[in-house]
Order: sequence, then C-alpha cells, then structure tokens
Amino acid sequence: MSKRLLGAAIATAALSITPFAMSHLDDEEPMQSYRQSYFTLLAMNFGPIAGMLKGEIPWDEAKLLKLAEDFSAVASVDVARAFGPGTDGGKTRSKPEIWENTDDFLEKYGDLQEAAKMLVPAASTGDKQEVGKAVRAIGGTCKACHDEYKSKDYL
Ligand code: ASC
Repeated sequence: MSKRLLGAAIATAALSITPFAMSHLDDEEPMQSYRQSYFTLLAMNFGPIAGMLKGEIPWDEAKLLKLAEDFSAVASVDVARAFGPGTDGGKTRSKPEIWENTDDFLEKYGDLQEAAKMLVPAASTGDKQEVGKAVRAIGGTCKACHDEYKSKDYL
C-alpha cells in the first residue's frame, strides 16, 4: 500500500471510530461549539474590514470585497437552531436572558442578518464612506445584542 493510501485508510478508520475527536467541535456541547465557530467566522471577516476603515490595515478593495462576501455568506446561515432549548449552560458566554427573551434575541439576530446584506453592495462601490455606513450599521446590531445577551467572560 502506498504511503498516501495508508494515510487515507488511517484517517478513514479514525473518523469512523471517533467522528468528532479530530475536529474543533466539542461533542459534549455541539451547539455551543457550533455557534462559537459561527461568530468566530463573522468576527474574523468583519474585523479586517473594520481594520481597513480605521487605517490599521492597508485599504485593499479586492480583499475587502472578498471579506464582505464571506461575512455575508456566513451571516446568511441561520444560527438560531444553535440556541434551542437546553443549549444554555456549558462553556458559553451566552447569557441565560437569551432563553428568557428568545423572541427579542431572535429579532436582534434578524437585524444583523438584514444589515449584513448591505455589506457586499457597499464594498462593491469601493467607496470608503459607503463601506463605513454598512460597517457601522452592522456593528450596531452586533453591539445591541452583545449588550444584553453576551457575557464578557465565560459563565
Ligand atoms: C467585531 C466583532 C464584534 C463586533 C462588535 C461591534 O469585529 O468581533 O463582536 O465587531 O464589536 O460592535
């Protein structure tokens, strides 16, 4: 067997025994993991855009557009199911208020998904003012939710 085939066989065998052991996913708390990965993806695409606006990262229209596309693609994925009943607790910064005021929480999350739709059109113009407007609108929806529903530290 070639080294490559052997490697593939080992990887397949490992996967069939412990499906999640090699991934970032915490199989004890899959929904907590899922939503943390989701918001990490959002932040890792939004952050550099904000950085370009602040002049901390060189302005690069092509990179900006790609970041905007990726951010918007992720934001279009509905993470609401990761906040279902029984998914409070564990290693999380999600405050219990999310499960007490679910409708309000989901409305605020919907605001983010709506605002996110502004970003690609704004980035496509290459106009700093337009990008700034979209980033402030999106940032406002992040903050609105974090103020009430995100703890600074793990609970
Ligand atoms: C980010 C990030 C957030 C938001 C928020 C905006 O880049 O990780 O959570 O922006 O700071 O208010």
